[in-house]
Amino acid sequence: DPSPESTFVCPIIIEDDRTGLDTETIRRALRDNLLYIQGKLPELASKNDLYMALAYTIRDRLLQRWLTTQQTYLKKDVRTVCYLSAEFLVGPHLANNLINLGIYEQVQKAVSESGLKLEELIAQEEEPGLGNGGLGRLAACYLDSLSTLEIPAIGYGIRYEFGIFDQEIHDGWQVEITDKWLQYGNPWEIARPEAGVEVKFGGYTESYTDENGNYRSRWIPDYVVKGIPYDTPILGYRVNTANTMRLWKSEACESFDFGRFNRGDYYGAVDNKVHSENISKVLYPNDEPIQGKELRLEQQYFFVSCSLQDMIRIHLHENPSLNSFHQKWSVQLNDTHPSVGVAELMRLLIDVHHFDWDKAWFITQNTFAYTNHTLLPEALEKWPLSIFGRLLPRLMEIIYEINHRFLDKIRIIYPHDDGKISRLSIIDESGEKYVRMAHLACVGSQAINGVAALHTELLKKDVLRNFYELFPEKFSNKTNGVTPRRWIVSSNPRLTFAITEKIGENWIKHLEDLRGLENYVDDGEFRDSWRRIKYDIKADLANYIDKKVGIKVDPSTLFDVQVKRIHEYKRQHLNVLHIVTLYHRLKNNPNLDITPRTFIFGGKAAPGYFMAKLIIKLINSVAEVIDNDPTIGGRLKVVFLPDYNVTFGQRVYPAADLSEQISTAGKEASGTGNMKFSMNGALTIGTLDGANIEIREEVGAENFFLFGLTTEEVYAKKAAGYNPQEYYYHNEELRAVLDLIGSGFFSRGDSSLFRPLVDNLIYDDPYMLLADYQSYIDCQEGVGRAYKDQEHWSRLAILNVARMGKFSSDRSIRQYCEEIWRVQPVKIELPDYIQANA
Ligand code: BZD
Repeated sequence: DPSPESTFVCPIIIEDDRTGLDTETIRRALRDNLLYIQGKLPELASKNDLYMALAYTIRDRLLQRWLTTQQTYLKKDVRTVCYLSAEFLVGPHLANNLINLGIYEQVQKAVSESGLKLEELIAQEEEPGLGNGGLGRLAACYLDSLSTLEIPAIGYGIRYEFGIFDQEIHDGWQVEITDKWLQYGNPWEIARPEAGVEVKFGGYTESYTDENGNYRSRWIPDYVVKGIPYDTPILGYRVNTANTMRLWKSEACESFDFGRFNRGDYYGAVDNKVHSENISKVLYPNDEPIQGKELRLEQQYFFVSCSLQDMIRIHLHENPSLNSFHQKWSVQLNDTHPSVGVAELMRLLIDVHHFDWDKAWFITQNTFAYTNHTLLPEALEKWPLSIFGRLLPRLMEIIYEINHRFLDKIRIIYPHDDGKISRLSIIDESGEKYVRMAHLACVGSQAINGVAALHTELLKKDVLRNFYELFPEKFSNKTNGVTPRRWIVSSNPRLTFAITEKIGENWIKHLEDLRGLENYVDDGEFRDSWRRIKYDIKADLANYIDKKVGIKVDPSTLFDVQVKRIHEYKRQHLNVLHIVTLYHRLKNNPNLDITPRTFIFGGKAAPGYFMAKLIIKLINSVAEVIDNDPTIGGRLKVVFLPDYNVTFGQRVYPAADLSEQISTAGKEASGTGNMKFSMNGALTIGTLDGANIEIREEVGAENFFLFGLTTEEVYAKKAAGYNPQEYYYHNEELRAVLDLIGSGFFSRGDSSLFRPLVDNLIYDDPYMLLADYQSYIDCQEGVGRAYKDQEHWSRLAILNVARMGKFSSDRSIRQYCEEIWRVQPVKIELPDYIQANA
């Protein structure tokens, strides 16, 4: 068969020699890559040279799997999931690829001849920080599960040149440093300039009549930008499936204007290049929408248009027309950031492929599905009409038309209800006019989901109530999950070994199998080894903390950890109130018997978020005083670890005893850190918020430290006119704590520094810290007591791990596949000459 595919694989039949998986072949490949790619002799190679050589060695071993996967998809004309996300927070690739390929030990041996340890080379990798937090990390877990479950999928996003900033702490304050993740090259990606596409911006539209007498619209843009795809293989665990994460880089179509250059305008000659390249230059470091920043809208439209054009190109390669587009593609919108895709697919179908409106709308509606990630009403994305219309004039027209037809239908259902119309409208006309992106996503999608049971219920009751009334059948819940390959196997090898020794290794792909551990809770030896493992991991973290920030912490103390973006609703400052309470008690009663604790914080604040940055300063100020107070004698230690990211997460989750999940009920959509902690044997102190509720259901109420108001109570209290001063004046200890912070005690006598924070709590307290304070303090006392009984604590920890099966992203992805995407696994068979996985 002389098809292009079969001629394509011919030249690399020397497979075993080039990419075999045995130690000797890997050793040879490593030396080869060091010389021929890095241009270094082994004697002169730096650690980074060796890392790069190893990364290329592993990438080579992914390539046949990757190409075979893509070929199989084409040949079988499969249905494909496209996960559209402005963020993919994938974390370092090397260790996970080794684990998924099943060649960790071989590579360990092969590397040993360099005199270095594999772990040192793994630590060398600069992580791609292409996301802010949970939303971006969820997208990465989902790619892992899609490949592991052998589902045809593409992750589409933006190849930011600069990801989330690196965080340094200077004098207790956050300082943002540009993230230069690409400066030494990225061995995991392959650029595909031949698959570049063009994207229009600005200008105007005009109507014309085509040769068949049809009215049509034409978009005459102001400028056109080129999108170049950069592909990274995402290999599944012990399967041959390697899906693609395709990230778009923006470039100028014509990078140099000779006309302007010849007229002496030397800077002007590269204007276009500079502007075009700016689009994928930097990730916006806000974990809330950035209202009204034109460049952000350019980013969104850029990657969405590139991605849809790419799908259409692939589709037309295998199919005669786009009539079947929705049968072959299921496109998931990761929040509203890519929701302009609804209008863009309409534009492509109507303007470029000459579909009529109704047919185009049918295809569009059956293609998209939308995941919501937030309940904060102020966080719903909206674009001022002025910006939207100027940047995307043709899409503006299409959105008006979608809205017009949508509202006509609504008028039939609710004939005399203008309020309803204006609440449902895609255009917000209550003041300055806006496009409401969530409304566009709801109208243009076949399915809408929240990310935890409570969150979905609140969407239906509250944020998206009007849409739920209209199309209840579109709504469903898909509780988040995380991948056990990264968040247990890769990050916690010691626990992995201990579990596998008892129950085999099936749990890695079937996390429900962890239930088997329940048989060992009463096994004293197992609990002993469980504790030894935890201690060793904590000792490692203690060393790391000493190295990074020069604070000595004792691994036998309770490690109480809160790592996540800094946000008032996440209430890191409630945690601080507890710390200061304990400190205050110890000062007044130096012999008080408390459970010694090490409080560990990590997280970045949006650069423009004053209160979040002040919370970081508060944590560091409290840490400085307490850590250096000799009367405390190490019973309390507070550490803020700078630059929290995926790599550091992998270090800290396994070392935690206590997981802080203390958001105001009804504010955290789901949380995913809560799952990672629990999977690694930490117990949770938490509110009835997001996925905490489901975690508690699974592990059992008796194995979870619950405190705080419920969502209903929060609403009721707010409705009754919540007054934080009542708590301030009636709770002596709380008042003492707030006064201590306000007095300047932690700020070298500067009583103005934390005033805004303290005043905000006393006079406004939008996240109800004061209402939850006592309940939190009492609950923490219970935690302290429980920790004193180490045998008991180990039982609870083992039960937590044993009952976390539900929170594998494999479970989430199976539900998406069955209930939203309707896609099937596709087995990938490697050609005989490629050595099978070990
Ligand atoms: O999404 C988070 C929610 O806050 C978590 O509760 C939830 O678990 C995860 C995953 O569903 N949301 C975000 O992380 N949001 C962002 O990062 C973000 C980024 C840009 C703009 C708006 C929000």
